[in-house]
Amino acid sequence: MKVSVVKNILDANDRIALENRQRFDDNHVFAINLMSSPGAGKTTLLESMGKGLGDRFRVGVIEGDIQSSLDAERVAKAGLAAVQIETGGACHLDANMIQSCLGNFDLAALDLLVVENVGNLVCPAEFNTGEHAKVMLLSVTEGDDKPLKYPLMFRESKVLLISKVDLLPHVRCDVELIRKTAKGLNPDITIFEISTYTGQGLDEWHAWLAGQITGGEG
Ligand SMILES: Nc1nc2c(ncn2[C@@H]2O[C@H](COP(=O)(O)OP(=O)(O)O)[C@@H](O)[C@H]2O)c(=O)[nH]1
Ligand SMILES: [Mg+2]
Repeated sequence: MKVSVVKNILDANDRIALENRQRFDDNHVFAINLMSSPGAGKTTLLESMGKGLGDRFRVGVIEGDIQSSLDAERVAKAGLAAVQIETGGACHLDANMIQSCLGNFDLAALDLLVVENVGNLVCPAEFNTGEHAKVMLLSVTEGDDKPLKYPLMFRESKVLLISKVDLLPHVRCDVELIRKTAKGLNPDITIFEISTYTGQGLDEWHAWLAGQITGGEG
C-alpha cells in the first residue's frame, strides 16, 4: 500500500514536470536543477555566474530552502532575478512548487533558469522538476566516498562540479577516486573541478552552460 502511494505521488509529480518542461521549451529557457548537500557552494556559484554570464545571458534563479530568504537576497545582489521558495520543512523541491512560482518570471525574457534545490544529497534527486539537466556539486571537504554512499544523485546528474578544490592542500580527498566512482555510476556524466574562491574551472563551467543555452534543448 505504502509503495503505491509513493508511486502515485511520483506519477503526479512527473505530469507537472512535463508541463513545466513545455513552458521552458516554449520560451526557449534552458533549466537546470542545482543540487548538493548544505554548504557545498551552490549559492556562491550562482553569485559567480551573475558575474561570469550575466552580461551575455538573462538568468533567473529559484531558491529552495527550508527556511529564510537569505539565498535569494544574495543572488539578487549579484544581479540575477530571484524568487525564494520556503519549503517549511520539506527536504526537496518538487515540480508543483516550481510551477507555483514560474508566474513570478517573464520566461520569454530569460535564457537560463537555475533551481537551487534544498541542501540534501538524497531526496532532491528523486523529484523531476521539469529541468533539462540536473547538476550537482560535491565539495572536497565532504569526502571521496560520497559517490558510493549516495549513488542516486550521481546517476541522475548530467554534470558533477567538484567544488572547493582550493582546499585540497588541507583535506584528504582523492579527486581521481571521485571521478572514477562517479563515471562508474554514470559513464556520461561531465565533470568539472571548480573553486569560486580562485576562479578555477569557472570558465569551463560557463562555457558548458553557454553551449547548452545557445545550442541545446533550451
Ligand atoms: N574554500 C572555498 N569555500 C567556498 C567555495 N565556495 C563556497 N565556499 C564557502 O562555503 C560556504 C557555503 O557556501 P554556499 O554557497 O552558501 O553553499 P550552499 O549551501 O551550497 O548554497 C560559504 O562559507 C562559502 O563562502 C570555494 O570555492 N572554496
Ligand atoms: Mg545556498
